[in-house]
Parts: sequence; C-alpha cells; structure tokens
Amino acid sequence: MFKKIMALVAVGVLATACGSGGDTTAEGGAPATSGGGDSTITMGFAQVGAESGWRTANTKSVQESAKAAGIDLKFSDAQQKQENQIKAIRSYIQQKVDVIAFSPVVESGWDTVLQEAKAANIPVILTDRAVDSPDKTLYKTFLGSDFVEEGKKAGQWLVEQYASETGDVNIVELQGTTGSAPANDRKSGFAEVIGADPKFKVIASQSGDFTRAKGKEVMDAFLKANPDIDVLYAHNDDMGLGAIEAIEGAGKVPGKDIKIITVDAVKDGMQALADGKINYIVECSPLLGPQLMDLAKKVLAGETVPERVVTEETTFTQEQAKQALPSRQY
Ligand code: GZL
Ligand code: ZN
Repeated sequence: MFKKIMALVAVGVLATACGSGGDTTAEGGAPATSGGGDSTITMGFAQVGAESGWRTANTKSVQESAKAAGIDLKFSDAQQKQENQIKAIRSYIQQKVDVIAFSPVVESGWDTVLQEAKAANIPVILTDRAVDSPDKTLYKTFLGSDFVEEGKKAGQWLVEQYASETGDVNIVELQGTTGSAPANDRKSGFAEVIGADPKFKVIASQSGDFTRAKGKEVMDAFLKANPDIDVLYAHNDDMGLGAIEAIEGAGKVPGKDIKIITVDAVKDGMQALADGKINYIVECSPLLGPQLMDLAKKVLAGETVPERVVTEETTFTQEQAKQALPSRQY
C-alpha cells in the first residue's frame, strides 16, 4: 500500500513539475492524475491552444467525451507553439499514459517525439490536423476533416457565384497558421478550383494565424494596398470576423462590397452569415471527442482501426444559416 501511495505522489509531482506549455487540467485545480482503478484508461491530450471559437469547441468536445467515456484525461494547451506540444507529449510518455492524442499545430517536425512514444509502446492518435511524416507507423489513425475538400468547396461556390462575370475577380486570402495542415490544404484546394478560370486573381494572400486580431490587422493592410477587392477567402470564421471589423472601419459593406467566404461554421460565424456580413461558410466540425474516445478504446483493446477517419461536414448559405442557428451546439 505504501509503495502505491508513494507511486501516486510521484505521479502527482511529475504532473505538476512537467508544466509544459501552461499545462491545464481537465477540471482545473490539482493535476488530473491517473487515479481510478487499473482498468481506467489514461489519455494524454496535447491541444494546439485556444486561438479560435473552433478550438474552444474542440477542447470542450474532447473533455466532455473523456468524462462520458470514463477515460482519465490529462490535458495541455500549447498556446500554438510546437515546442510546448512536444514537451507535453514527452511528459505524457514519462507519466506512462495509456494513449496519447494531439492536433499537430504544424505538419512537420514530429518524427523524433513520435519515435519516443513508439519506443515507449504508447499508441498515438492524430486528431484534427495531420503530420507530414512518411512513417505511418508513428500513429495509429488520423481523425479529422479533409481540408483540401473544404478549400475546393469554397472555390466551387465562388466559381458558381461569378459564372457570368467577365471582368477580373480580385481575391484576398487570409491563410491559417503558417505550416499547418488546414492552411496548406485549404489554400491548395481553393487554388485548384479557381485556377480553372484566369478571371479569378488572388491579389494578396497572408497568414492571420487563425485569430480575429490578426485577421483584422492583415485585412487592414490588404485594404490599404488594394483599392479594388471583390472577395475575401478566410481559412476560418475568426479571421473572417476580424476582417469584417477592418472592412467596416474602411467604410465598406462586408457581404456586399466585399463577398466573404470562411471555413468552420462556429456560432459567431453563422450569426454573421445570417446577418449577411459573410456570404458562404464551409463547415469544419470540432466535435471530434466521441469518435476520439471510441478509437482510443479500440486501439487499446488491440482492435484494428482505419488509418484515416474523415469527419462528416457540410456547407451553409445565408438562408441555411438562419435555419440552422437555433440548433447549433457550438
Ligand atoms: C481545423 C482546425 C482549425 C480551425 C481553426 O480543423 O485545425 O484550427 O479551422 C482552428 O478555427 O484554429
Ligand atoms: Zn473588382
């Protein structure tokens, strides 16, 4: 018994000592240690940060689903810094969690720490964003949206909207976090579709790091440098909402003078869509928690899981937003 208590104390100290990337806990207060019986699964989850409404909803989904699934969750917020995520993953390896899950803030630079998890026999599940490592044995499965498809949906809407347009369509693009899978793929999917017609011109494209503040700042700069902007394509609602502030600040009408397409469909984005300030939103679902917990249990039970699980999602026009708003969960 004594040994067990000492072991628990050690884990407690480790959990507080690791302090990587502003470790927060599932319920706040003392670190969520892996208490409970031996059969309880302990998951270490290294979250990107709290940069957007999407991320907040994603965190809520993961934490609530862990509770519902009886899984002990250790949770860390990396403030969008890769080194903090790597530190958090290392602390989970030291604490010998049963499974590690995370959303890689950027695509590259994960092989070393994922090799360490593999050497420690701790399975890893990727959720939300992907890594560009060619070694597929470094993780059991990748659960998340197809961001290229999301970019294509945004491009398709634009092509349809401007089918009869003969003049140039000047587009500015607010990209997501530089180097992240959603930024890379939403950009390439969109470019592939509009590339079919030379009238579509991306006259400026820059990262707004998925935040409202940065989206506003970059849109301000776009407006000063480009007198004729017809369309804004923002890789998430939050940057689109920041850009709306900049557009209104420049005395222009968002949704009319400048058409706006965003991705996510979080509540604030859907409200702006219903209000006519955004014209089209491509949904990207943050509610990955239930599937993540189910996959973790299957992996730990030794069952084979699909290498890729793509989330179901749709698109919204202004009319559809008005209908959908009352029942939106996030
Ligand atoms: C997409 C997710 C992106 C969201 C942004 O799955 O990684 O990160 O689109 C969030 O809102 O910041
Ligand atoms: Zn124009």
